[in-house]
Amino acid sequence: MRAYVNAASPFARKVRIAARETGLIARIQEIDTAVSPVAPNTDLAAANPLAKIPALVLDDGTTLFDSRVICEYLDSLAGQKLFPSEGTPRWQALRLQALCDGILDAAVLVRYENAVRPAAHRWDGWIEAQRGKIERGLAALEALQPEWGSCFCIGQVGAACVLGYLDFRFPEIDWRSRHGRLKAWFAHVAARPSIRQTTPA
Ligand SMILES: N[C@@H](CCC(=O)N[C@@H](CS)C(=O)NCC(=O)O)C(=O)O
Repeated sequence: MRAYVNAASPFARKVRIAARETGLIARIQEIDTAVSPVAPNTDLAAANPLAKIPALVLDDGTTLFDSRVICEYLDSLAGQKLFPSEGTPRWQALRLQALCDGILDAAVLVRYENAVRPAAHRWDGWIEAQRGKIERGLAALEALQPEWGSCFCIGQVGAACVLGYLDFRFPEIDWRSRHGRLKAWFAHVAARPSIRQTTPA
């Protein structure tokens, strides 16, 4: 299988962590892929019409996207390590994944606003609203963290990607100063090989 990813993308990181946690990384070639919302990567667009990473090309040529679909696909190959199969644990895991994806959507949009949109077209009120989603999302993660125990399922993969992305692109948010439980949790999971091998530099 071939995975279009890059080291900076938090959504691609979900897939890169899932590939390692499921033990499938040896079967996946990671292709470092530059993306821009205003200049679609043509190779990538041939595989994924949305021209977004992550995208996973299977051995039969089928392409899977987005991160949610790819992570669950990999998990299905590996025998359900990351996605609980049914009942309350499944809905809680999917809900946590959705919360983390939503925080990442807001953070990536702020990143694009700052790094891609011409300064003359920037809208501070819109950026502030996205930052509000990030802050409320972090508060929700902090409140949920005591329920996680030692579980490292898809929701926790997402949480690690959120916290790692904020460290990487928004160190000024300084989430550790307000969210002690997340701080301790993230320090603990940082020892996992899947996290260490995918930390954006
Ligand atoms: N919902 C998607 C989001 C993927 C996404 O936004 N990827 C970004 C990189 S972090 C991207 O490819 N951006 C290029 C673009 O917006 O055209 C997922 O979960 O995979």
